[in-house]
Amino acid sequence: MKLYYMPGACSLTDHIALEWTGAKYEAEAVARDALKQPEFLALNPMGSVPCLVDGDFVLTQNVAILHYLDEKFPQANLLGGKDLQVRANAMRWLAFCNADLHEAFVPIFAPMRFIDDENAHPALQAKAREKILRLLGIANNALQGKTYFAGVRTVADAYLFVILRWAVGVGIDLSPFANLTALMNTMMQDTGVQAALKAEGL
Ligand SMILES: N[C@@H](CCC(=O)N[C@@H](CS)C(=O)NCC(=O)O)C(=O)O
Repeated sequence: MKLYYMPGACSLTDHIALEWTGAKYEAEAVARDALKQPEFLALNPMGSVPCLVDGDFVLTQNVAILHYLDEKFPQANLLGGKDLQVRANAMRWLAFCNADLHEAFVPIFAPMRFIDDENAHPALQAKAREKILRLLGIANNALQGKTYFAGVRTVADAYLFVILRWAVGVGIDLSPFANLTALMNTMMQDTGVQAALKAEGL
């Protein structure tokens, strides 16, 4: 198996998941401009990471890749194991991270995808920050009294960790969110997380 990634991008979640499986895999960093070149577009027409190649099988989209790894390596409990409601909660928070929280950062990282006029970017980014803070509050409340979203460690926690790194990177103060800070600390002590960070040069 081979994972294509950009250091620190959402693909770090898949990188951590691969570490948690204990399986043999390769990881290849893709430069941002190479994402839109024909060679990579042949793998992922969206021109984005992550992309997982397993033999002849090519898979993109975080949720699909994480689900595939969970099914392929059931002993790793990437989605919380067999309990229906634990799995449902892991999926719920994975969806929250991928579809809501991750997407809320796009106006901050790439405001030109929304509006060409650079003068409008600060207002757009301020609005995005408001939304991010609201979503971080929701995640923080969900973690009240718990170490992990689903009660056990899952890829939803890894995804949140990756996004919390972005939040810190864009100057969002996490100190009002005690449970998010605790999750970050827990993840930083995880050997799989440490290995993925090191492999990505972070
Ligand atoms: N919905 C996609 C989103 C992937 C995505 O946004 N990847 C970002 C990195 S976090 C990327 O490759 N961006 C480069 C670009 O779009 O040019 C997924 O879940 O895999």
